Amino acid sequence: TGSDLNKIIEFTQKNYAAPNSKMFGIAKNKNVIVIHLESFQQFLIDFKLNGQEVTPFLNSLYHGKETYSFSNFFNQVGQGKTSDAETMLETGTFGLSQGSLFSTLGTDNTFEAMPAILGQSLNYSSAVFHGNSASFWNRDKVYKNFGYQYFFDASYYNQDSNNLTEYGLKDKLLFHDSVKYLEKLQQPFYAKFITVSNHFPFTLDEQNKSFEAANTGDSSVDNYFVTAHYLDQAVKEFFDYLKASGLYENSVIVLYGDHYGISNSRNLKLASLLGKSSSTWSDYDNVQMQRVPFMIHIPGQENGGISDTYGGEIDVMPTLLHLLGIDSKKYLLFGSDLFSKDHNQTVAFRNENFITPNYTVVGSTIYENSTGNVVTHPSKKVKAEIKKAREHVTQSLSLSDSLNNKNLLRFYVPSDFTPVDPREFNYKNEVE
Ligand code: GP9
Ligand code: MN
Repeated sequence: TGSDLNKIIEFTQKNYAAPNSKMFGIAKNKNVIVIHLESFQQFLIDFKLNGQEVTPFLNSLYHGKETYSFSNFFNQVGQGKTSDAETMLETGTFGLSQGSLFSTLGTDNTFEAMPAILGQSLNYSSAVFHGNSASFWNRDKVYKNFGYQYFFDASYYNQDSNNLTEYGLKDKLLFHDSVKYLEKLQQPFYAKFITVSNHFPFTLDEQNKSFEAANTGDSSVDNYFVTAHYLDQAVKEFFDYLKASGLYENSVIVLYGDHYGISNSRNLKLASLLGKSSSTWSDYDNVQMQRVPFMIHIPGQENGGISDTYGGEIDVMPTLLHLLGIDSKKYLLFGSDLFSKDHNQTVAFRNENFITPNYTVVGSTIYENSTGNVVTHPSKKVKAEIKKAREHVTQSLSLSDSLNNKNLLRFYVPSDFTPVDPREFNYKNEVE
């Protein structure tokens, strides 16, 4: 294991991208509020159905000068879905090739995760707000190992059946009923809100519907727009609560989509709404659909805008650390700062397919991004470029797997970091 760890250290140090001095520390000491947009895909941004914007509020954030937005940001989850997104965003390592790391390794592994790092280095408090039961995806165990001080799970909210959809509390209620807890957290805080209403099969009660469904013949595709619209309204309301509570000005709000809502097989139903034909729809198109939003909203900033840098969920942690003024170098992270000129733009998917700014690679098939066509006879130069990218992908995934599967962070304690003791935390709702 000593040599495994050395390989990991060597790889992550080589992959490290030094901060962009214009961006380093621009969010220092601000509260961080991460909003997990369940199953939310990038194609929804600016999308109009029957002439109506589906997500007008998120669109306004996306285009606003106070937001650093990304147009080529990809989800990289595997079978662990939401929990894989959480693993990448908060530990800087990948989910596993099979199953969910949260469920299989989350109880016993050592992590050097965002809440612990921010708590120890800048005295941040930390909390998760999620209206589902604490044990879903083994979160109650994992969050303790991540160093989360508080976990407001379903038991903290009114769970009257009218308040629930399939995966827990309706998003508008989650945001509304969480503010009273959020306001009491010691500032600065690191807080994560995990929404659920925009989850397959995208059902919502009549009372909450305020957008007309599509008409593709597949009810989950059709209703995806209805629940996405509801989520958009919920986020807008949350911003209003933050402004009213006075927290808004001192906070950075990070929004991201965790993974697709519409599966590859259902993309064929979606195709016509995107102005494409289902008969020419290919694996290339399926990969393009894996884009999800990533936005960093910093009230008062005027230099935001839309970046076309390629990246994914694995890159969020080093990016955020640098914005908060913490150099990510001493942590073993598999992504890199999206704002750095040294950022590697090869995006690995969990099945070893990948995308770069020029090519989309599915198995051994190479597609050219500018045309979507298969490159049947790649030049020497293209072959070399693909080979290099593929090596980066296989190495990242396999070294991340060996780090987690062998629990190697036990043997790697960064300077000034104290290993987390999960027994320090108790998430029971005593009020109940
Ligand atoms: C449930 C929610 C859904 O608590 O986070 O997880 P998913 O099914 O998307 O992995
Ligand atoms: Mn999810």
